[in-house]
Amino acid sequence: MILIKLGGSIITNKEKPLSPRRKTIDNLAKSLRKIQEPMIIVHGGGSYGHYWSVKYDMHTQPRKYDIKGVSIVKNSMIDLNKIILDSFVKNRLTPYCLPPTDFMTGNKPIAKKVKEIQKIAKSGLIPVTFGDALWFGQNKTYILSGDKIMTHLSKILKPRLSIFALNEDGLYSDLKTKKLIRELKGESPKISENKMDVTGGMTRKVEEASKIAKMGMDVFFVNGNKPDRIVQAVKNKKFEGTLFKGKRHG
Ligand code: IP8
Repeated sequence: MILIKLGGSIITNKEKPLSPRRKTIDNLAKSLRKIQEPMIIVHGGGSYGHYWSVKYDMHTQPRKYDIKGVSIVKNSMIDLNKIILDSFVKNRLTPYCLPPTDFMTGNKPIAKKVKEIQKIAKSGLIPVTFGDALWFGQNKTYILSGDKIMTHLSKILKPRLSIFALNEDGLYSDLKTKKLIRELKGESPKISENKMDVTGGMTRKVEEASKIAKMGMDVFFVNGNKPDRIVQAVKNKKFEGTLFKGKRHG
């Protein structure tokens, strides 16, 4: 089982509100066709969900946010999700749309439902879920990041590999020279913050990737503009990107 997160900055142009990168999405779909293992896809919000979350001042902490904002963020994620699903179908993949309301209650995953997602993936369908605005309870809502979903799914399903497709080659030890960090074995790198990203951008990704690696599973950061790198990572071929080495306990 493989988990793949398609970051918002790869599937949309984050500089411009509501702008999907259709060609990139199509290229990703074409590469995913080369993967023969069961997989689950999670995608981010990019210039859809994040654009509206910023406008309506919505964040990851459960609060009584403007209900109009909740509706609009949710709607925008459905729009972006539909673009991904359409591209997958057009490129002869078999997506199975699963909004996070299907397997989350409050801010907790429902283990039974998550295990069902694995069965769906093993049937040949490709479950596709995404970061979203979610009901928390007591009139509160919150923004659930797709990165967080990666951790929830990993904890229950123990995937062989988790991959984050980014708009960069991986993590850099130096932003100016773009020197790539090839492997991390438990150490936590310092990340500069992206203010336009309500779920925490790269900081969040590194946090969730580190959590998954600590649970014992390998995590790869790869450049989604070169989607064959995803296929290479899955096929254990020469790998280009950053590997968070899974730390086995005991
Ligand atoms: O881009 C957040 O998902 P992420 C989705 O994976 C929204 O952090 C609604 C902003």
